[in-house]
Amino acid sequence: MAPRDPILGITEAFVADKNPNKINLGVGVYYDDNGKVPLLQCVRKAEALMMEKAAPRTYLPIDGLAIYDKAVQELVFGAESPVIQEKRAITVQALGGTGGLKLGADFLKRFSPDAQVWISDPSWENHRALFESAGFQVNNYPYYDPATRGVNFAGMLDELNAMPSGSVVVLHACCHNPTGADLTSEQWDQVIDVVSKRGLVPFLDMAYQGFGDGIAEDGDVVHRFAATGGSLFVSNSFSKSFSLYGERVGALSIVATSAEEASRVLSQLKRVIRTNYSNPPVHGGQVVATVLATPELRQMWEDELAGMRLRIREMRRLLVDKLAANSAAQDFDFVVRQRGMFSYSGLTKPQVDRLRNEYSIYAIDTGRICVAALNSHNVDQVAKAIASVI
Ligand code: PLP
Ligand code: TYF
Repeated sequence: MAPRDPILGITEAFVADKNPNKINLGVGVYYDDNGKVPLLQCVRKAEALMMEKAAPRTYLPIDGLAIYDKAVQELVFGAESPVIQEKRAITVQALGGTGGLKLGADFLKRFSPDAQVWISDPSWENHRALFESAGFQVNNYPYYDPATRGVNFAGMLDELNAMPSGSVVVLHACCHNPTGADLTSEQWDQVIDVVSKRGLVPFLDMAYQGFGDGIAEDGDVVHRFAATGGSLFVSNSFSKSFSLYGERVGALSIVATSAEEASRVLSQLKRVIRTNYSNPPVHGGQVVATVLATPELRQMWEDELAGMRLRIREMRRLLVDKLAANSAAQDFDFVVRQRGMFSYSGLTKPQVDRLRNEYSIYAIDTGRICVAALNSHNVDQVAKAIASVI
């Protein structure tokens, strides 16, 4: 038997739990205040337009729907980006953010077979597995510092300075999963500088654009990497930002050092796609492309995404306040400083076990909780339970 996915396995255990008051703070999914996964209005409207057109479902091009790739590229790099104007950027539709990472990993293994890959310590569980399955040796660079509940930035920089040139560095563009601890703007400057000077290959994973400080604000780090003139890989996902988890919509973008190199990169990437799944599915890409390219729907999306972002912030504040009100034996103020869907709560494995066994509250063994699963109806129950297990 293969081991279970440590995160998706928690959902299996949650589903099997018969307690009607169970709460799943495990998997990274955004729920609304009624505990439901939303279907965004902008998505409904786009789907209504698509139904009216009743277009046939032919095969898409290997690299996906052209209007999708263009809209995503402009979203990721900025519509006025020099890398777009100079035709140095290519973007292909991918099966979610995971699919974007896997395409990038397979591509890199083919052209940089001896490179090593570095991921943050800790990182999203699937990063290591994905790059290992593509054939890479995967190492960790220091990232989280439990003492400060922030980033061990000196340790991270030291490691970046020690990696062999040509190493692939996977970086979370925003809303670090699992810790919620992001780099400051000044720290990003230093990382970009070292990566660029030392000839490392940056691979940005942006699965939560819009959940940190805003669409433009969260995307800024991509723009800054793109401005260095070096190569760059970016996988992005719309699973969370469009609440389209099951449609598998994402992309991989690669910035090359010239337009001519970019066209060769695209041709090779198409070969990777062809030999994996031939071409991507239509529906999700069409929905996202319709929303991004229709001004009224796009505004609606930006407003709905802002609503999700602000609700998560409110839940962070509410959880901290309720923990204090329940005389929790510890200060949780750090939770409001973290970004995105997750909080590294500092709960230990035995505490997580007690939450699960005694209260039917499911967190990840590492203490990660999904703040986006809290709501005004369950936050009291969660705060009381946490206060009691610590
Ligand atoms: N990268 C990170 C950091 C994630 O948290 C996730 C989770 O969803 C992904 C990639 C994968 O996204 P998708 O579900 O679109 O494949
Ligand atoms: O970290 C999370 O919870 C999300 C969802 O193999 C996820 O990124 C978790 C595990 C996995 C795929 C997606």
